Amino acid sequence: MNDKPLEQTLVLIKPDALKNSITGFIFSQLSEFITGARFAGAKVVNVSRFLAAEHYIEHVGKPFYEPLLDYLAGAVHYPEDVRWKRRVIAIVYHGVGVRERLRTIAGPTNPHQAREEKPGCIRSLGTVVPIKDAAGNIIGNRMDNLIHTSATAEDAEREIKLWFLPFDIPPLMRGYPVTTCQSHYYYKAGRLYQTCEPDSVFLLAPGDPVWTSDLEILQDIAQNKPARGRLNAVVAKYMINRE
Ligand code: 3AN
Repeated sequence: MNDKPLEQTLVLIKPDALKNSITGFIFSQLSEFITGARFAGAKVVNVSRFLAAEHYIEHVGKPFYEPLLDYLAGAVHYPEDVRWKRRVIAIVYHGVGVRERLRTIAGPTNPHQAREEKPGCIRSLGTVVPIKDAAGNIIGNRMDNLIHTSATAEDAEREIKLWFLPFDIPPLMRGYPVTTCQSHYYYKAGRLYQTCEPDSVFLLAPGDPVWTSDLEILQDIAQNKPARGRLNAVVAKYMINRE
């Protein structure tokens, strides 16, 4: 008997992995045969800074934060003339003990450390790039480490709900409570609306499935109550791959 719980985790295959064509290697390493992890959801995402900023919110203010956003958004590996190549593959994996198993295969955050401590792990194929200030002094490192995997159960829930709509995951594979929306919601310039405003982004209509915790946040905001979470974390996934 395996005493580890059935769980889900978010994997991001980052732009450096796509550019260097090691997606096949990564998928093999994470395959159900090796890890027991099953696909619950997958999408190709042109990552906006809005989404990247929300994904890495815990690192706001650190010297590597802005370079990290550029990296995840693809601006580091794909210049302006090939913007269309700026993509991340986002996957929800589902299985017994998958979070820990996939993090072990990914390896340590820092590719140098990964090469020393776990040669052969995915991140051992990454690179570390110095970050310089305007005067040319090194103020930190950008870690181009090819893959993200959720660290904790709480991170996995936050991240899966950040990148995926309930609609993106087959109903029987949804890991978190879903409810049915009863109102209209729109977003524009940091504010939530319940009517369609010029240039607003449509989020939800009555009848749409929505993560229950997302709807609670929207309801709190609409009723001017202290919200149980961040509006941007709800909105980001509704803006994925929109012009
Ligand atoms: P992991 O991705 O291994 O879970 P986190 O969640 O602590 O690591 O950090 C998210 C990302 O932020 C990392 N993948 C890495 O690119 C970057 N990062 C974290 N810590 C540092 C650091 N001290 N210097 C540079 N980049 C970092």
